[in-house]
Amino acid sequence: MTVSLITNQTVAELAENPLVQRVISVFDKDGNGTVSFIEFLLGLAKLAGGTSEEHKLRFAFAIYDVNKA
Ligand SMILES: [Ca+2]
Repeated sequence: MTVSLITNQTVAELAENPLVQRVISVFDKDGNGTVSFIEFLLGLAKLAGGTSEEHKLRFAFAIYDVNKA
């Protein structure tokens, strides 16, 4: 098992990655601008092994569906 460290460089790279805000937006179900622990778990559940391909595709689509139209 390999455990990688989160470095300042890693955090900076994440902060600059535009997909991070999109993932947060999709996870933030109540739209309050933050991801609660429950929202985080529900978001991860969409990517779990037992999730259908359709639901995984809907999640991936939501990441890029900026205007939700
Ligand atoms: Ca929220």
